[in-house]
Amino acid sequence: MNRMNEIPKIVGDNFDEFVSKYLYADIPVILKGAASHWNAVKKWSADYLIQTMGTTQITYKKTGSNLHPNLEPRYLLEKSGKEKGSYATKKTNDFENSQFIESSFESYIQKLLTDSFEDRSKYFLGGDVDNFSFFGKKNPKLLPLFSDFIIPPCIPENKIERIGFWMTGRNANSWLHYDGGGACNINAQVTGKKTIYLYDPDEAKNLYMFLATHGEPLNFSQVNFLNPDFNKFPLFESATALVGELEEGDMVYIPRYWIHGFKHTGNLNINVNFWWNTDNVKLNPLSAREDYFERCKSAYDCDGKFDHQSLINFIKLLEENPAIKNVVERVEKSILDA
Ligand SMILES: O=C(O)CCC(=O)C(=O)O
Ligand SMILES: [Fe+2]
Repeated sequence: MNRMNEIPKIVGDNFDEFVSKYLYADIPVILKGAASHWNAVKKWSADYLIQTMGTTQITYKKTGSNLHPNLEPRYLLEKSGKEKGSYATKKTNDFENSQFIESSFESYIQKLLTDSFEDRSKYFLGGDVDNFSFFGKKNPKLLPLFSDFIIPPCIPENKIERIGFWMTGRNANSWLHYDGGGACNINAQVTGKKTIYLYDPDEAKNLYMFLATHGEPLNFSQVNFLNPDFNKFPLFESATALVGELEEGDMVYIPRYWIHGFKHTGNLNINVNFWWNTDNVKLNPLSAREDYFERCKSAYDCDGKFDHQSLINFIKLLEENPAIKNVVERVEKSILDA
């Protein structure tokens, strides 16, 4: 089993202490109860959401297991040699064998609370589907909920990239990953409960990150951290996790490039999170890799900005130029193994 230590905690909405000791030092911390005065924490029960948002349409994902994304079947496909999945050329829902489903708030919440326990864990609303805001543009569908939470005062509003909305049932788990593009993240537990597992980016050498140069989802680990295959991933045993429980009203700070996964343990788990970016990125294997891709992309005239499409274009270019791919791939591997 890997080593586990506790995530440090501070009590209440003590953002001065947070900024001086944790934020710029890239140290994860749980701010216990920092969101407990939010109207969201006081009001967002299943009944309230059904009453106020019941007919609003949302999009959730259903996958073949309680893992989100569901990366394991991909290995099975590859092993059986039937079809080689490629992240760079396929849409997310292809490689994880999932489907997007349109639904009203009301019927999604009913499913989360009354479907079989196995089915409840297969649903996932979150991440990049129905956000509260995206680069300053508010999502009109979720506007009625927007005034129920407060942007943490330590985050400069003009630096916020996305405000995320997450809603899941019992026993859904997110797969180990770091947030794309290296954004800073504060994630608030509004209802329900989650356990968070965090790994320092310097642990990348023990986490078997997927390789972008193989057309794989570069910000995900290959290891199913809740049920690791130590024969396949022996170094994972030496990785140290920081672990913490998030209860209603708690916030967790996930410093950029920290690798994380969550176990969702409440019946109705709702989170609001804030992703923002600043310029002071620390050097670590993951920031180094992304910086290296940035430089490669501008060198090969692939639109220097780190976004998914320009990465896909860059990987395609590598596929067409095996000699260049070979060099880039060797550097990627050496950065991750260092
Ligand atoms: O709640 C989860 O399972 C995932 C949350 C997450 O990955 C994030 O806040 O970046
Ligand atoms: Fe994340």
